[in-house]
Formats: sequence, structure tokens, C-alpha cells
Amino acid sequence: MALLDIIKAPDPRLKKISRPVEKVDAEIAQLMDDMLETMYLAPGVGLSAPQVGILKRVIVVDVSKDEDNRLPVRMANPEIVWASDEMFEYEEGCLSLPEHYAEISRPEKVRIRYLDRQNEIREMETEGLLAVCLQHEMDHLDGILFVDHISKLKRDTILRKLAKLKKLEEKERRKSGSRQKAAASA
Ligand code: GNR
Ligand code: NI
Repeated sequence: MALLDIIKAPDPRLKKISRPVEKVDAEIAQLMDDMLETMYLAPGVGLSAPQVGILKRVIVVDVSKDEDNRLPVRMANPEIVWASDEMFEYEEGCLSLPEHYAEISRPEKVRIRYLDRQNEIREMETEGLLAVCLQHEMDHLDGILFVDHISKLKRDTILRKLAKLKKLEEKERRKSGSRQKAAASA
């Protein structure tokens, strides 16, 4: 098992279209497990491979509330094969857009075709928070973030704040880096 680094916006990798996996082999199965471990620690209820810098169509989700009874979902090449006309609004967040939230409207129910951890083709019909999260993760595979579903004004405000934060964090990293160098040479 291994923990992965979660990329934060703005980052060009979050805007790319991810490639389908040819087959869920041992390497992809391991990636799914590592993504779940990373997601549980974050903590989050979903994670996509591009968020950890791997541009492959792989997602994981777990919306269970009980830590002792987890319900991990692992999918490769997920596709929506049916969506309800009824829509559902939910306040979404994203590990790549920390501390920002917005009400997003999506189909209430979706039927998804995907490859499971054993490389078997499966379909799953979902609704509620699970359907919200799966659609949010599938968006990531096409370079779409939840802010792409809101007004340009709100989106730009959030992205500007995140860009500022990133610059500050880089500055802090440089400072502590030079402090450590000074201490090491003293
Ligand atoms: O942890 C997460 N919470 C969440 C809440 C509402 C709607 C979607 C999500 S997914 C998010 C984790 C994440 O960023 N996945 O890409
Ligand atoms: Ni997200």
C-alpha cells in the first residue's frame, strides 16, 4: 500500500482528458487500492487517478458513514449508459479545490458500465450521494471540475483564491528550505 500526493488547482494536469485502461491488471488494481487508502486518509468520499497525477480512467468512491463497514467502489473506464431526467442538487467539495463548496445539479440516478478490480465488465445503478460522487469523479477523467458547472464569476473567484494560496505555500516552502540549508551548514 502507498499514499499518493493529491494535486490541487490550478494545475494543468487537472484539465486533461485521461486515457482508458487497456485492462485492469495487477498494476491498475494496486493503483485502485492506493487511491482508496489516500482517499480515506484525506479524508474524502471519492478520488480520481488524474488527481494523483495519473492520467488514466480510474476512480474510487466510498460514501459509507461507518469506518468499520466500508463500501469501497473501484472502477476503470466508467461510462454513463443511462441517466434520469430528474435532477438532484448537492453541495459539492473537491480535494483538489480545498475549502470551497458549491451547489451542483446533476441527474439524480445514473446507470454506469465499468471494469471492476477483476477486469470484469459490470453495471451499477446508483442514486443519492453515491450517484453524485461517481459523476463528480467521472468529470475529473474529462478534465472537468465542479467549478466548471457554476458561473464564470464564481469559478474565477475560487480559482483566483487557490492560485494565491499556492503561491503563498510555495514561498513558505522556499523559506523553510533555505532555513534548513542554513541549519545544515552551520
Ligand atoms: O470528498 C469529496 N466530497 C464530495 C462531496 C460532495 C460531492 C463530491 C465530493 S467528491 C470529494 C472528493 C474529490 O474531490 N473527489 O474528486
Ligand atoms: Ni474532486
